Amino acid sequence: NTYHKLCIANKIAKTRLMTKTPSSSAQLHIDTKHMDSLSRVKRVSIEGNIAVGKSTFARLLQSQNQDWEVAQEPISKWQSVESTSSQAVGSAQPTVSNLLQMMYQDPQRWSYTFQTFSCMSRMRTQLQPPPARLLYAQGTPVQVFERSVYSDRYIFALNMFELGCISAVEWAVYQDWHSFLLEQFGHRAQLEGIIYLQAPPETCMARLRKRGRGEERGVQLTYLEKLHVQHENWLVNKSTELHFEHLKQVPVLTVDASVEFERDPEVQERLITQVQTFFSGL
Ligand code: UDP
Ligand code: D5M
Ligand code: MG
Repeated sequence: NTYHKLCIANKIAKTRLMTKTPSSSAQLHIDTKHMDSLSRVKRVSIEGNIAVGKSTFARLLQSQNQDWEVAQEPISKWQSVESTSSQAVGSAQPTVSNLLQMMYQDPQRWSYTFQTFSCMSRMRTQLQPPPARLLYAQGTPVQVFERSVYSDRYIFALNMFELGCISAVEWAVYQDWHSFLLEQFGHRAQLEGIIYLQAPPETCMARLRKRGRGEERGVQLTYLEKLHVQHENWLVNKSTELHFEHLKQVPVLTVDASVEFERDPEVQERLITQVQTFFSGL
């Protein structure tokens, strides 16, 4: 992250020097200051099981501090993928497909396709530059992402492979492009911290039912139990094999999300304080 920002700073600085305008030294000073502000912006993801409360928690963070900018999971993109059939190119209306539903209804057929799409959409989100107000923030400016390109691989894709919904060849292909993509662009998507919302799968199941998202109607407790173990292995036990050196060093704040926090201001205050302390230490 910092390396990339410095590269941009250098590039801008070189371009400014080459133009040799009378204002170039002043401009250089401003650009260097701009890069300093950019590198102050921390990048953090919120991880956790399905329906544990990530979006609720993210909204809470967004409402608390102007210096924090939250990017929600791009789920609506997965629910409406536009396509045209080969016969209908240029004539018919595009078809809109719900890839999330297709994956849940026929995981053997659609899991790999879903992983490619979700990972690309997360990559786009993680590459978004921070909004200008974060660059001029007084405190600790933070970009917060709901999940990340890392949970895509080390939670969902891995799980799909272990469940046999992704074949050995698909898994090999997935890992190959995922590693390549992150080696090429990863420095711009690197995280400085992870917030892990932890709760028993039974709590997540109750919240999932309460939310009532149509596509998730068939989700079983055993699936949430598997995903819980994947989270614990990656973020608590540290037993998941990771392929990115920096990721092994990223600090993790584990938050007890089993308590009802959505409608309890006291619990919210306690959680926010925890997050604030965590952010200040990054
Ligand atoms: N929820 C709740 N209590 C909480 C946090 C969340 O009842 O303390 C509910 C929330 O209203 C929603 C469901 O749990 O109906 C799932 O929450 P969310 O969509 O935030 O979960 P995510 O899937 O994003 O982790
Ligand atoms: O979960 C969003 C929904 O999308 C939930 O049903 C899980 C699913 N999801 C998200 N990412 C993936 C990947 N990579 N593979 C399979 N399923 C996925 P929520 O918990 O609301 O954020
Ligand atoms: Mg969510």
